[in-house]
Amino acid sequence: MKQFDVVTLFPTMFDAVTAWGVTGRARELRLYDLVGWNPREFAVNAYRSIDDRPYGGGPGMVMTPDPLAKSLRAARQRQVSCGVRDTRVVYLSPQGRTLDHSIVEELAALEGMIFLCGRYEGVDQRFIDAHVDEQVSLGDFVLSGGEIAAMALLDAVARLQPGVLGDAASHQQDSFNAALDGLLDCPHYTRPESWQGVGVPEVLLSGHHGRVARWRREQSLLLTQRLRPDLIARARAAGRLSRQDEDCLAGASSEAA
Ligand code: 4HQ
Repeated sequence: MKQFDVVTLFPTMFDAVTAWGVTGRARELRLYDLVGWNPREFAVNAYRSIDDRPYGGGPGMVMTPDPLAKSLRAARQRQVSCGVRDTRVVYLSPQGRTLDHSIVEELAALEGMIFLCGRYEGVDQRFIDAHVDEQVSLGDFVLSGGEIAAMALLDAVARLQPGVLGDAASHQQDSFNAALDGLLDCPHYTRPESWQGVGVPEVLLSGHHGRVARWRREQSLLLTQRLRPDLIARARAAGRLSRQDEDCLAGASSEAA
């Protein structure tokens, strides 16, 4: 079972992942576990303070290293007690590598992960230098804390664990599934067959599985070419595009010309 520990001033925020949807069900089924560690609980002074003013002056506060170190020690101990040998301490920060599927896959392969979520102006640099293995960013924008970024990463890693997606996981084995190739997904339709006067693409009603699969692949390719040509280039470089895929793309660009 995958073990997640999170060092955060707001452990209950993670209920958003552990209590709902497929990730909630997966936790119930014990496909992973998640435990939060609040530095406040490890703060020793009368005020239980976990932050202080920045040396050198300036606005805001910085998280002090000691309550974080004690939280992290508790998290590491729990991982060891669960038999986890390879774990990684991930600090969510705009300085980190921008989150993408390759990072998710890399972290999904580990037995455990420890997330460090900063608030205020961030964490004392000495703590980061001593304990953080990896910094990951959700993107080039500023959040109020690392928690939402940690939850995004957590959700993406949890759903890769065997059994989490149930039926949908077998879907991913389908060689026509675009997600597998790093392309955008095809459009999806469900009932009613006509909604506000708009129908469903005819091929999806045909019951012809081969033609449906081909249509979906073509939709993925054409959508990706139009919206994310960088992903097409990457798929091509990785040898993930077939001769038939290339014919589809070539046909589309000659029509556009
Ligand atoms: N922050 N991706 C500053 C982020 C962020 C991001 C988290 C704000 C850390 C101290 N985290 N705190 N972008 O903006 O992950």
